Amino acid sequence: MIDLYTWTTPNGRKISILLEELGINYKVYAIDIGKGEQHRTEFLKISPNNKIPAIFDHDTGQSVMESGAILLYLAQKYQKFIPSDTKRRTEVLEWLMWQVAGFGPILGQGHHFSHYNAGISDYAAERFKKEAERLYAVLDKRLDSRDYICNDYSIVDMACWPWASRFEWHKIDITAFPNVFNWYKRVGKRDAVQKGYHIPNHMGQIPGL
Ligand SMILES: N[C@@H](CCC(=O)N[C@@H](CS)C(=O)NCC(=O)O)C(=O)O
Repeated sequence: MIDLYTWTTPNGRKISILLEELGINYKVYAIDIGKGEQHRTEFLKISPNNKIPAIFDHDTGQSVMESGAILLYLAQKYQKFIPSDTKRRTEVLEWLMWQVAGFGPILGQGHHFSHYNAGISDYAAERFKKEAERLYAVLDKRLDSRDYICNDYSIVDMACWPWASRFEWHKIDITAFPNVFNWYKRVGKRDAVQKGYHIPNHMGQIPGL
């Protein structure tokens, strides 16, 4: 049994989507980051960086923080959504690192300067929008010849998709990146993605589907 500590954010949804895809039993603990629940002593024991998502695996007694590490931990544990072949596995690691180090943080800065604090700094909003557009162009090129980022549907798609679902917040016209838009709709139609999106709370219709 896996305990999932999460909130209705892209990083949280990566893990609920994977758990839904795996079809395993898991228990959800909602950590309301708007109310500061991520700073509670009990939560810090499994997530010392005071961020969601985090998991506790009752089978192994291990806790894991950081969405990329959690995706890898679960994919390796269940031998699903990650290739066993070294070359293809390295590609998955490559694009997972691209997401956790670039696509996520840059879009997150876009949310800060263009959504939550619009107008506070035109310079910062423009800087992160430009970089977001560059990253969408990179992803669009990658998806030019394939249905999923690393050919087969994998934890990389689960890592990127929840961030793309916030395209309105980072002011990206997703339709201007047709390969990304088609991939976004393809992934978004999956039952597990639709279920995982609404964990821990139902948040209304998924944008763009
Ligand atoms: N690098 C971390 C980032 C996690 C993250 O930024 N979580 C946000 C929500 S998406 C959070 O918990 N924020 C609360 C805070 O910063 O206090 C990961 O990929 O898991």
